[in-house]
Amino acid sequence: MSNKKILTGNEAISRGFFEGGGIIASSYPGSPTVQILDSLKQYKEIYSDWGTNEKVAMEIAMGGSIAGARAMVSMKHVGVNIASDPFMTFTQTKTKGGLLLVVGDDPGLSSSQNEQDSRVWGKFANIPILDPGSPQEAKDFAKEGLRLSEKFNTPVLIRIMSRLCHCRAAVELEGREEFVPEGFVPEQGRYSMLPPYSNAQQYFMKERIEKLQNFNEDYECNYLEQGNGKEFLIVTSGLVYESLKELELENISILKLGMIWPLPIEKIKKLSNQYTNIIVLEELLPFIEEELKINGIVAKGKEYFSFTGELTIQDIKSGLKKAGVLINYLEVEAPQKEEIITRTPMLCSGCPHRPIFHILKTNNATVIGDIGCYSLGIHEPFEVHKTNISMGASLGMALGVATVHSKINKEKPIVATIGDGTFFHSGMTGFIQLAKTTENITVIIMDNRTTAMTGGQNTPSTGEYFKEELGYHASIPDILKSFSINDITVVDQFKYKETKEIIHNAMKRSGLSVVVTTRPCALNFKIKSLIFM
Ligand SMILES: Cc1ncc(C[n+]2csc(CCOP(=O)(O)OP(=O)(O)O)c2C)c(N)n1
Repeated sequence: MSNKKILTGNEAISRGFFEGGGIIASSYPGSPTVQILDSLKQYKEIYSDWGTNEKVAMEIAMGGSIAGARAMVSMKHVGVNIASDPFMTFTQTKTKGGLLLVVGDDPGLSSSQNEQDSRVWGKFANIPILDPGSPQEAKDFAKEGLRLSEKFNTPVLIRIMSRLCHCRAAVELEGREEFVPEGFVPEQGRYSMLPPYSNAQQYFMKERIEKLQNFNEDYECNYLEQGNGKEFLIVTSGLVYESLKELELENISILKLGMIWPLPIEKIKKLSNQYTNIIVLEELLPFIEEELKINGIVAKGKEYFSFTGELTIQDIKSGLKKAGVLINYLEVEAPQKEEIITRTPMLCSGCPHRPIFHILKTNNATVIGDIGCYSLGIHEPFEVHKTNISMGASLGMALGVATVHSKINKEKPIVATIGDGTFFHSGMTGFIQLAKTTENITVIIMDNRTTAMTGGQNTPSTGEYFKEELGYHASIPDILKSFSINDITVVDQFKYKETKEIIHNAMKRSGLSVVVTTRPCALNFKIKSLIFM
């Protein structure tokens, strides 16, 4: 009897990790992959927890793997930038327990600051990439990824698109493969990446990727769907394959790839000789297209399909019309732009970030922003923040701006904002740098006791709100004091007048001043006391 359940792509990844004998999983919250770790909580056999940031999450999974366990780390695309330092060296080692790196890409930037194509990491790190297109494949590829990881001693990258993360479909459930890790067994040189061991690993990686390529030539997760005609072969993978199938093109052959790095290049070469035109359908970079061209296969792709955003069924139809595949397709005119009213994201009502922005709007300060719900201080009605680059960047950037301003005698107070989640993710190193500054910089730490923007995960400062669960509370003022930062004022910003005065005065003082605002997130915590003064 079949045992099917409706799962999102994220839930399917978790399920695959569970069925595949996964034991330890770590992550850092960020759309579109938050739900992977959230849904792992139901499996008691698996240890799962949020890391302080993606680098720590990666290191936890690496530790699990060297102890022989099947491990997984998941994150949004920009998270890999943070995790890349340990990752790019760990990939040189001979992986022991299966290790999955699951990365959620966000074409169209629906909830991200940029639009990276994470497939590049697979090539960069010499590891295989699996590209699932449906929740069923997401589950199957998670299990398959663990197998490949152990078979080829390599971490495996599963690249998953935001629409797949959140869409739902029926997935066949299977039992769990129980797997008992043997623990860490010391082996001279295996994980010690310094010469001579690290030099030898360059050859290991080269051989590993060659073996993977040979394997991929006959791998059943790549398959050809033979159409009637010989004019066009579409090479595609992942979610866009599912959209392409909606068009029901009978005369066109489709090569659906499951493992997209290293490519089964000999197989594609042989196939390409049988068709007049090879068209690559892929979102974001011309990753597959370029690889085919490097290998002498005449292929076209980005001539017809956008390099940015999601490729909707409409986009695919338009592209295929340009390519001459769809001859009789009538383009439906896109609605006039004026008809759609732009509505930027807004802070919730009762959001404790609001009074801060109101206060800053009345000041003539240059405000260097950071990433969190408070990023919305960029938009109307506040238009206070003038930057939004990456988590923790406000601190170093404020120092850079302040240094230049004092060189050119430009007198305008510099204010940086940062949330508690971002403070612990990557703000502390910036603060140590600021500790010795003589520039006039005010940092407002908006300590709402949660990672609000990604759904309200705890931060180390959640403290009294979840005392029992967390068992500890990291005090931001105490941490800053231990960095020799002494100009710190703590205030509940719902005491509006007091907060306004505190921020004004802090901006007038020379050197670094820090204001920690303590009103918790209105959505995450039901706070009874309200003060508006
Ligand atoms: C490197 C990276 N990882 C994860 C994210 C996803 N993300 C966006 S904002 C944010 C943290 C927000 O927490 P906090 O600073 O406390 O601000 P709040 O949303 O609570 O106001 C995270 C993790 C990201 N943008 N970049």
